Amino acid sequence: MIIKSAEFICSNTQISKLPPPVKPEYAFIGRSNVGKSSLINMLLSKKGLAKTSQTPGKTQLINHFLINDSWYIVDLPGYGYARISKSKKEDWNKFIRTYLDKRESLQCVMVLIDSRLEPQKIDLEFCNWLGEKGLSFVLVFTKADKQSALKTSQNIVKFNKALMLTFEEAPGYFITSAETQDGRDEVLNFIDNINKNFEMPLM
Ligand SMILES: Nc1nc2c(ncn2[C@@H]2O[C@H](COP(=O)(O)OP(=O)(O)O)[C@@H](O)[C@H]2O)c(=O)[nH]1
Ligand SMILES: [Mg+2]
Repeated sequence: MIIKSAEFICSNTQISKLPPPVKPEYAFIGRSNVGKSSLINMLLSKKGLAKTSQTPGKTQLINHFLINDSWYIVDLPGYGYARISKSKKEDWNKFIRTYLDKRESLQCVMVLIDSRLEPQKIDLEFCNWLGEKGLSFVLVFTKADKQSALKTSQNIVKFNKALMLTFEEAPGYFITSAETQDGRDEVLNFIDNINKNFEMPLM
């Protein structure tokens, strides 16, 4: 897929104000600092469209970006950020989960995982929740340039092993780097294929 246009549409803290669910959309989520903003910018070849920062937990809104006038990338707040209160965390949790569970036009949740790390409890729990809700998701391993391909694949095997305690089938995955653009074509092709089969949800 060639990215011809990418524009920021809106930031929301209210489900009721989201754009009408008439275009396929893909939610990007992961722990703070996993490289979500960098990955979105890399996919769209636009520096600074999704803000990258060193301050964890800064993006706390549902951000919609319209791509090629036909589909949305949704930038969700990172989970697992340390510097906010517990009650605020729970509010955000509820808000994001409601969005994921109820959004008719959501095609796939892109779960970002830091490829350098051993399986993290919070990531596994989130995947398990998606599974319980019957939501489609794929794993997007980030920052693959930071270590050897061997180390990356070892961590992926470990992550899948941990998931196989609860899942019958391993989810699809991508290995990416915002530095080298590895995985860009694969992720965009994956999205393109789903877009081709998109039918407007009945409202
Ligand atoms: N080497 C390398 N660094 C990355 C990559 N992706 C993100 N980073 C760095 O990781 C930090 C967090 O990235 P950011 O995109 O802001 O993460 P977010 O909090 O998930 O949106 C920044 O310092 C990025 O420059 C990558 O693919 N390779
Ligand atoms: Mg960010």
